[in-house]
Amino acid sequence: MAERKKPSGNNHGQGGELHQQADSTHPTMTTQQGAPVADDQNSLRAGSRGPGLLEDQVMREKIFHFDHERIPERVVHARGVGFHGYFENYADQAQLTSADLFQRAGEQTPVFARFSTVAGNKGSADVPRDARGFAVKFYTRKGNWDLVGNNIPVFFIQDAMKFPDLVHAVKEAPDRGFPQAQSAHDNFWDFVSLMPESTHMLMWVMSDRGIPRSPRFMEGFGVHTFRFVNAQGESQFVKFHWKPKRGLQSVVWNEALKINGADPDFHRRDMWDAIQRGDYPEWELGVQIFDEEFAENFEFDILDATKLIPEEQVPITPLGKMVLNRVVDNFFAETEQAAFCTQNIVPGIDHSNDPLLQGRNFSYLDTQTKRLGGPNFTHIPINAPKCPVHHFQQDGHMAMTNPKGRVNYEPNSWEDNPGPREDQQQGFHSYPEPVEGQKVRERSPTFADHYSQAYQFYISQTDVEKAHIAAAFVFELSKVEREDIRVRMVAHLLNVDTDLAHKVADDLGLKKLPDAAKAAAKPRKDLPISDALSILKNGPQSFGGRKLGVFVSNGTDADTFDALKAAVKNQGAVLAVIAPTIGGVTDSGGRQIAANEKIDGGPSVLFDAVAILPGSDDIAELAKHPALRDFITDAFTHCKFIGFNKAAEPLLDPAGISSRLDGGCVRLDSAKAEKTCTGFIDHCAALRFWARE
Ligand code: HDE
Repeated sequence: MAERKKPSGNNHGQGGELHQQADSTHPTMTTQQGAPVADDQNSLRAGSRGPGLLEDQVMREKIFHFDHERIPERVVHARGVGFHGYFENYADQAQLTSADLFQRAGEQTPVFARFSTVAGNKGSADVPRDARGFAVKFYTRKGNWDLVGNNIPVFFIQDAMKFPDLVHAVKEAPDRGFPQAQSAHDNFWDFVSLMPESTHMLMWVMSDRGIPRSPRFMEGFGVHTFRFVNAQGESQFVKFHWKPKRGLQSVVWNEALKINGADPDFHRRDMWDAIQRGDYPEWELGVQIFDEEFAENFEFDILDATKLIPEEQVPITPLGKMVLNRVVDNFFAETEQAAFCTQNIVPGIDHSNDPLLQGRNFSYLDTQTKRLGGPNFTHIPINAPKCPVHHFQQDGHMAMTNPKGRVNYEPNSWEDNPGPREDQQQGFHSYPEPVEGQKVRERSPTFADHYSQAYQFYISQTDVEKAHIAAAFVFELSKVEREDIRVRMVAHLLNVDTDLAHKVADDLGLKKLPDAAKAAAKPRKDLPISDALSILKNGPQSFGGRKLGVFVSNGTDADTFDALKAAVKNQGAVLAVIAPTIGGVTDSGGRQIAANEKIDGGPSVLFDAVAILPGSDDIAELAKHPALRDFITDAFTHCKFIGFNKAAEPLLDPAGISSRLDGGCVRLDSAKAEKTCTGFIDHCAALRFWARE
């Protein structure tokens, strides 16, 4: 029998394996049952080369628990990231709503916000073309309110009944298990081209809204019409809007394709880094408020989630701001287990009859029960309200908070610990909307106009954005194998805008234009431009919060580098250093500059603008570097601002841009470093030099 050795300190076993021992700074490892563990490297076996022993409770427990680590990912919105923060209410809104969080100016309510893509699996990349989830859980003093929205104010379908089909169609095909996290395939376009009500949403998803730069730079929308109800029982309709403080921003499609390879975690990393450096993402929450009379006179049905109300028609009333200022301690415990439910509303807020919302109110509770394993997911800290909770619901899997005492029902006549009672005054009252009707499976004819707002969205875009929309349709439909599906989609676009339809048809190489799709309601061409629908008309005023990628090499001019660094800091932006090796470089002053990325791992698609500041020493070698060439070529192709100094000139020719320099390519002069660098960063506030496109 082998002799048992008693290790002390860090040492190695007979097979050379490392055994790190507990000491005053490292607690003793235990099993889940708290029993101390002596050896975490070797399972129990009969002889050091013999078979394993079933009795090994330490190894069995460890492997058993590992086997059960995964919970089902979300059916949709599986890929996401969440952060903590607060909502700060601006003013007393008692006239509008009795919702507790809107009663006192300056009061903060804790929140947890999760941003997600829709179609991709949990491990998919962050920047596919897709809608983004924008879900916020408000832990109010009168219960949790979940505002489970998207970054697009309309949706693909009008009735929840169609949701499983939509999701099946967009996700990977059941036979082959691909494509992953993309809509550019036959099933998706087959479905939506048979679903005219999807047309408006398609315009949004094909626009650059479908490829945001980061959740920090996107709007959020509650999508449905909701109700606010005040203490007197008076109600108004509302639509919720989130506006990002740093302004709207998206990437371009060719860039998105490359980002997904270079950094599949682009969005979650951006959010994490911003919060960790104290640049807290912030949005203003506002509502469009309107009454029954407006609803009756509005061109479209306010219960139809494929329609929006232009902000110019009903302006947004700001209610407060959300600031995200804390990353999670544990991704699984918080982000993965966060259970958003549209049914989570509080007194003062109520649902509307939107058939999509009504269906969602069933779906979310149902799906959380499956995903989190039982009805007690509200006991998990991320889901638990932060206000007192009293009820007689009991037991079930994993019950964590259990009442004491004998009474678990009401009415009861016990005097000792009798438990909670209902509260007419504070309790939730549904708005007593009069309802009458026959039981029917019927879509209201007021939902029939599927094209007019798609047209309004299109005409509200800048020329650059219009071109991106056309290119996106062409890209996606070019991945569709069946020509009849492509043609069917163009037939819908003919009802939206003839220029757009012609452009898409031409670039798809269609020999003949189809007839326009038969429209259930005549498409209107009289809706006005709404500037609020464009990203570029709502961009930021500064480069703040953005990232400049600076290429340096040995001999980089120290004055220019320092001036650039100062200019970036002044704007509240971030500077990342990219160098030939991760070991960094020595600048012209003999100082070491640390690198954030080696050039191969830091392509320009990861930055909002770039500067090329090489030293002159190795310039001939650098000019041959493929990754550096792509760095410059891509930055140019993606219309980025490029700052460069004299030493960089030999790099421009191999990158194919020396004869095409334009207003977006800014010379940084070492003799006037401060002035030229500040000027360059001021230029960068426009984010892209679109004239190049
Ligand atoms: Fe969702 N949706 N959805 N959805 N949705 C889910 O709930 C559903 C819809 C949205 O960060 C699921 O927890 C139905 C519109 C977000 O955890 C599920 C219908 C909007 C998230 C579900 C819709 C959304 C979800 C999957 C049609 C924008 C992620 C896992 C009626 C207003 C929340 C889960 C998070 C997640 C059902 C349509 C937003 C299956 C039936 C419209 C942001 O319950």
